Amino acid sequence: MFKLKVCIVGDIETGKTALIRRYIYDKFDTVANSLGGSTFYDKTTEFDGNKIVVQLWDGSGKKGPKSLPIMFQDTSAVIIVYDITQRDSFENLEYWINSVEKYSGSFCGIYLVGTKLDCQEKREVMAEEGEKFAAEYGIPFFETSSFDGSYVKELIHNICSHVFFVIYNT
Ligand SMILES: Nc1nc2c(ncn2[C@@H]2O[C@H](COP(=O)(O)OP(=O)(O)OP(=O)(O)O)[C@@H](O)[C@H]2O)c(=O)[nH]1
Ligand SMILES: [Mg+2]
Repeated sequence: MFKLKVCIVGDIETGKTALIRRYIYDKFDTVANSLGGSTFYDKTTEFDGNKIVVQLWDGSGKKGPKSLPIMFQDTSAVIIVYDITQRDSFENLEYWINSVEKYSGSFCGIYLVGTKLDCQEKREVMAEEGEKFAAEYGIPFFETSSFDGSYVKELIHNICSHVFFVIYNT
């Protein structure tokens, strides 16, 4: 069966684990952080009539870049997240982009995601800023909410289509 490996990285508390658990279990829950070691979650799904395993790797915001080369092995895509209610996490995007470019293979799509879309009243980063940043790097951009599930499936679906497109056309 085809396996689609996707790594999620970004600053601490930006909602990486919540995003993964929303996609995998379709619910919003916060679990205690894993004690070191990369955690991954599998979900079997169907895409374009093909059964595939979507494997989401949960990067810890605390970990230094040391763990990234291992985590990025054979990954099809990396999602870099920031929290729309935490300006700092947006300011740190460059660091994450550089790490991904340094440690991931060339055949690896990068996606930018602003999390916590449901927290409009606490928003510190406008959607246009995210769009502009993503456009500069030529990468797709989404805003999602793991709380109500907005755009989470769309994000993963978009990654699936992109990866399949690349596979069919190379
Ligand atoms: N309202 C709202 N809260 C969210 C959302 N996503 C995450 N949170 C909250 O933000 C906090 C951090 O979420 P996590 O998923 O643990 O963040 P993380 O990026 O995995 O954090 P680290 O593993 O410590 O780097 C928790 O209190 C979550 O409940 C969201 O979409 N909406
Ligand atoms: Mg986490």
